[in-house]
Amino acid sequence: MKAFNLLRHSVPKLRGTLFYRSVPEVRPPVLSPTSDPPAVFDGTTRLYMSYTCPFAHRAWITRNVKGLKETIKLVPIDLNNKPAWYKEKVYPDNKVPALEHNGKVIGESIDLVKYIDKNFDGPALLPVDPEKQEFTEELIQYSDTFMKAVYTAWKGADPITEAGSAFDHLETALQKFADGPFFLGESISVADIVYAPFIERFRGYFGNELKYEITSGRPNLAAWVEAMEKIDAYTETKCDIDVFIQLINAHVLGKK
Ligand SMILES: N[C@@H](CCC(=O)N[C@@H](CS)C(=O)NCC(=O)O)C(=O)O
Repeated sequence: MKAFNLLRHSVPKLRGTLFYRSVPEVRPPVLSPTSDPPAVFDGTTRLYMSYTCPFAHRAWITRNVKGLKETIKLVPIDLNNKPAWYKEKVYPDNKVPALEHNGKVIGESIDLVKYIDKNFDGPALLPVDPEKQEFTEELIQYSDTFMKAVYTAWKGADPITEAGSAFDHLETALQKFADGPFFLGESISVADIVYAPFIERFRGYFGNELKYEITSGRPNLAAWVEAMEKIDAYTETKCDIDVFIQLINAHVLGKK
């Protein structure tokens, strides 16, 4: 870790690239009612999450991209069999993600991504440029619409065509700052992290189930995916796409 930090300071131009290449970590086991509960509020900073939840995935990517694996402990919760202490002692909303930090608990993925960015070390993920700040907020707002458009399209007669405008929206957004593959240009930011869990899952579903590559005919989206795939801090958080496909087929589409 020390050598890593040294490098980071001595080669500022490459800071991002180096930071995003993180030391792999063994995923901790998922906690259910029979697991030993964590020593809640003992001063440890904990990210309560789930390996399958795209909202929790946002906070997890943020933690990794900022180089906080040793600072923020992952606590995966079994969403199908949640331990009672989670709702009782940690987060009354009983959802993931939630962050235990300095004696308090913060929820809601977007708030958490911003909170982690502002309150911990590591590369800044929120822009300082007002135009980029405004664009980030626009993208954050659109993320719900994007998500709903795709889920609705899956239920429709022609999901590929029906989801087209949602993917086209991202393709156009990615043209705004021409200096790089990410939403705000050359570096990954909050905007990319907000979308990454969903683009990953949607691309996996369309590719596997509908034999459709969402990046085809969308060169900016293709470049974005390619750039994200180079960030170890992100790729090591990727979900098990078969689990996601099964979930959508069973619970959203009512298929077996
Ligand atoms: N708006 C919340 C949504 C979080 C959310 O819905 N998380 C789901 C899992 S993906 C959850 O914990 N649901 C409660 C449950 O499964 O019992 C956020 O952005 O953090």
